[in-house]
Amino acid sequence: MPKKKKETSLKISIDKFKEIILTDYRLISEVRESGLQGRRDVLSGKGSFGIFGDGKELAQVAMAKVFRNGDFRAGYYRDQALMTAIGQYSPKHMFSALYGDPELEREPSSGSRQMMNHFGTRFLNDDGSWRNLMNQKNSTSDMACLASQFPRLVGLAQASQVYRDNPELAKRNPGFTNDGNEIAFATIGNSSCAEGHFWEAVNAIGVLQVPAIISIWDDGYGISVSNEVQMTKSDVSEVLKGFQMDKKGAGYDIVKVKGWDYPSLVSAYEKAEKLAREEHIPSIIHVIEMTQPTGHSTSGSHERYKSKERLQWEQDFDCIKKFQEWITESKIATADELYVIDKESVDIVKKQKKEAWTEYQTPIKKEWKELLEVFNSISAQVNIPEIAEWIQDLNQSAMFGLFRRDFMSKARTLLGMIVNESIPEKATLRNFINRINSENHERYNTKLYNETSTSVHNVSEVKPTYDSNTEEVDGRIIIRDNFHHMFDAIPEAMIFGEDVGKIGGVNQGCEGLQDKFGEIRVADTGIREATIIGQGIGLSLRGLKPIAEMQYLDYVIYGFQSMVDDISSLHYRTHGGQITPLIIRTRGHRLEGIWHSGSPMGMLLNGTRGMYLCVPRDMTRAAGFYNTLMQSNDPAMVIECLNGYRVKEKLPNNIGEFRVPLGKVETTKEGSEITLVTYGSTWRIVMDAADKLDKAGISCEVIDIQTLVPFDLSHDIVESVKKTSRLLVIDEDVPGGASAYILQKIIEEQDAYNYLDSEPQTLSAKAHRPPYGKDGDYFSKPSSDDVFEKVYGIMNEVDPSKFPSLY
Ligand SMILES: Cc1ncc(C[n+]2csc(CCOP(=O)(O)OP(=O)(O)O)c2C)c(N)n1
Repeated sequence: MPKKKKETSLKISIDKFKEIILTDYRLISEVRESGLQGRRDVLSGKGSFGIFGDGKELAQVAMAKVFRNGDFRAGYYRDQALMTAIGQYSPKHMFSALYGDPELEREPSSGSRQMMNHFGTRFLNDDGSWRNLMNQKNSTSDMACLASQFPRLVGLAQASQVYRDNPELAKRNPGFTNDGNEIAFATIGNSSCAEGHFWEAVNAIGVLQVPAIISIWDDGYGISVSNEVQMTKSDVSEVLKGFQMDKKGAGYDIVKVKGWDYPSLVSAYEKAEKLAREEHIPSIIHVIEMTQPTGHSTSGSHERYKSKERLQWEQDFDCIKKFQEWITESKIATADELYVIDKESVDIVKKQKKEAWTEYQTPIKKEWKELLEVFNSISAQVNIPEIAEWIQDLNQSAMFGLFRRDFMSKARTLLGMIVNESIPEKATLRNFINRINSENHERYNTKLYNETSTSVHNVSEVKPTYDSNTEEVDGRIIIRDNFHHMFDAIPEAMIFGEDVGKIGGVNQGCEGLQDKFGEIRVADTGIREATIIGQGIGLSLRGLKPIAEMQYLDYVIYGFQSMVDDISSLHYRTHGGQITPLIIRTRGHRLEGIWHSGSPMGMLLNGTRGMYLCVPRDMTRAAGFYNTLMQSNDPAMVIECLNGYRVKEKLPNNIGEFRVPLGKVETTKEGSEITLVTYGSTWRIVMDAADKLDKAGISCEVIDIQTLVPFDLSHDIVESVKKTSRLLVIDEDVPGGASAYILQKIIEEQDAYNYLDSEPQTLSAKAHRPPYGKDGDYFSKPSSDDVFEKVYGIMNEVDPSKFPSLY
């Protein structure tokens, strides 16, 4: 009897084994087929662009076997098989994305705001609250910018360490961790490994020893450029060898494995999983000998740059072909069985493709039908021969595929043509246009910022309060004491950056913080701005409240790519599915020297729409912004004034609790003849000049903008301009930098043009970098004298007899 039992269980396990293999085969077969059919759809014009995962499927199926609920992916556009194998994608999803279907239920990664095969799962509920990320397999949102997923990988992996190190914190955040057992998986193409982001992140993860598994999909090329041009020794894992853990120290386990070798791939991922999940040791899996059966993308053919021999090799070593050979040679299934699966895959993909197309086109065609009736009705009353032509064209397009653009453009043209007709259809047409515009505003123009209850706009203001005998302290004391209170109150708060830990920051704003809250919550980092920001992104996606510190504003540019491409676009590009509640702390504006005085606010403003930009004039306001932002889900940057740490300020008695609202300006001096609008370090200069101008008989109103984004939400500045009818904007960016933005806001959005009696003007720094030294500063950045003369000049134009020319 016992013998029989053993046979039965063995038989079941063989059946089960076969089932697993054939399930993998079916999945790969469907993914490959969807790529082939998708490619044809692009060539026939149904989609604009196609980029597929063909040639990379087998490794991804192996990887999916160790990707568990609660794990995170930071990957790129090749991961179709992985996303399908972890249950987050299907051929139908792929076609919906390829066609650009904007409905989230059919294209949940982004509602087609992104190109097809740029993946992302939903982390947020519709009300902005976080889902339980431990109950799902998580993919952070892809970007087309190669290697840009690597900075955030650092934080995604580090969060597991933070939670494992602090079980109390883990208990507080069950939706973000399962005792720190989660792995952060990254994928990248071989050529993208030539990017700096890759090396910076690999180094940071190696130093931190956090659970990441990095997979490099190596097909030998980056579009047309081969590994010889991309990488030293043409081989990334050769170059990576110094990162291998050994007697000299901790590092990575680095494995090289062939992309068509199923058993080796499976065991490579099993080993990497064990190391990462149990010991938090990171791995790099370099998957070589991958292929590109249909070339890089639909944008061109690889026959142009690959030799005949290479193309033949790619056919021979195609991972599906090799998988078939392994299955049949191991007698797991016959060639006929596989053939049946392949045939079924073709039908399944065809069916899903058809469904995706029909579901995409049905609502659009319905709208066209509605408009057609309006067109016919107008045509019957007004002689416009073009209408018949348009109807014919649009009806013809509708047989293949219709874009809303096609009929909306005609509808709007027609409205212009009948504007003088008195027919009821004019209103019908106008209503139709307004409705479609508003529906598409929802589809395409919303969610750049968080519009839910977790937005910073729902955090109530708490004013700083003072004892009657309040002492004056250096500004840095306010920042420091505020952080101490914040870290006591918010266990998720973390701060890290260069020199932040041991010495408490270059300006001592974090003094004593590490001693009190430990080396994980208050940490020194390597000099690696891109991954300091990335670390913040990853941590914030996992329920923590990080403050990523950039030592000086001038060095933010190293991390700017992640700010622009990742943080700022994340909520928009996921259609509200993800957000990064990260605060970037830095200090800038005026000090001395080309790289210690920058105030590149226009650059920041124009690159980071989607983030908030706080420009406090002193440390009380800066602390108040941190306190506000900590209560919200929104990403923001706070720029402290470099020259403000030793300036005396009154110490509030509600430190850690007062909150400064975003988007609210402050009038710091009332006046009647001109409105001076400024922010940050120039505020003191402007206030000083305003006092001198008072004495010269010119009454100035001074407004501190406080936050450039959002900008004066209640339009208080125009109220001041209504009173003074004159406007000067002062900052220390380049001419036409942030001051141009500020003018656009006041003149155009707030309609101040109607209330001006003098030309609105700006006073900024010179266009060159700020030079070193007191005189370099004086002759390059706006001084109190410059402000005085500029205002005086405006008043000279108004009343030359009262204010005769100075020069
Ligand atoms: C930063 C950046 N530079 C250039 C491109 C244009 N581009 C798109 S894919 C690609 C090649 C990438 O090759 P590889 O990293 O090997 O990945 P593969 O596509 O081969 O999987 C290039 C140059 C880009 N998207 N991003």
